[in-house]
Amino acid sequence: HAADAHRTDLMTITRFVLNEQSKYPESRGDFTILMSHIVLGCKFVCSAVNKAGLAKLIGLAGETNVQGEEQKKLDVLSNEVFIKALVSSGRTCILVSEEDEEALFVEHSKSGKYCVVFDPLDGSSNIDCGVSIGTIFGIYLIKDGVEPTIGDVLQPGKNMVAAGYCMYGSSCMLVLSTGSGVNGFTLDPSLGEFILTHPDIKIPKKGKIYSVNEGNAKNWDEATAKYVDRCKFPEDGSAAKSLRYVGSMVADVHRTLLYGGIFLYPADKKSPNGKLRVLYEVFPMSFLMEQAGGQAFTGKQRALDFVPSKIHERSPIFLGSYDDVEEIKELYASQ
Ligand code: P6P
Repeated sequence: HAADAHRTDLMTITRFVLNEQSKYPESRGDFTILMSHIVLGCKFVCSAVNKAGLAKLIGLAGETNVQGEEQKKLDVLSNEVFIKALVSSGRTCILVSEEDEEALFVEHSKSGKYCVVFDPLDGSSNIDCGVSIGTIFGIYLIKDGVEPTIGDVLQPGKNMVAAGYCMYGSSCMLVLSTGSGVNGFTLDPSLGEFILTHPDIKIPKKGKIYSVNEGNAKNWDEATAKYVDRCKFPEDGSAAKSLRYVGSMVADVHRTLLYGGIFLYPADKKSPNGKLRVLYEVFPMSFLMEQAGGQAFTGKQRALDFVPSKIHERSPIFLGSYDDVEEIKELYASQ
């Protein structure tokens, strides 16, 4: 009967966000409306990503399709979808996208009090080989409510009011935190709804998996090199960790969140600030990890305390199980 109860007591992401809103009686539902537009964007991208293979198969991707229209690249299409959805929500004032060099200031007639930073299709280089990819987003409140300025999106990650990602893989899963824990929702295509399937996600305190691009090993600093060495040749005789690296951040972080372990994109001699972007990769994933009982570290400080100075700034990142990240923090402290 449990399954039936699940089927009849459908907790959808819409109901879930409305329940969250009811905790703030003075709320006018702006966040709920914003989230409903983000969810709409995710549903559209999920559908487009699932068709991408077919589009390529029948020669649509990257060429003119049967209607003679230029087939947009998926990341360009996804960016346009999210920009249109966010602007039409009437609840945003600044949008920062991985795809756009400059921040977008929403026109007054449609502007609201939220700033959204997002990567519309992270890992899109993996599309053609069918590897999971995803949308990553973070949401700030405008700082002081008057004319929005770029400073409103250069806030530390701890100021985010919400963060999440949508993974387009074997199933479409939206993982969200609004500051009181982490919840996972799976898209039921027959209903067109995201159903709560992973309530109150907590990351295991310690994990057995490390996730890093070992191909960069020659460029790592001493602390990272020593940590990875310990993963492979534990000094206390315990079992070595397994290496799992998809090369798509959403897939690697989702596995880390559910199974435990550590995900690393360290600085290296080639890229002293690492590769991942602070606003729409490092901050949202760090926010989720802390909300799930894990932690996130830049090699110098708590990731969410970092204050970005440019909207596409990069940072090294070590995130995942609390005890695993603690270990690398100790190594950096003694470096
Ligand atoms: P590397 C994908 O291009 C991405 O931005 C992230 O999704 C992923 O974690 C990282 O880059 C992979 O980078 O250098 O290991 O290929």
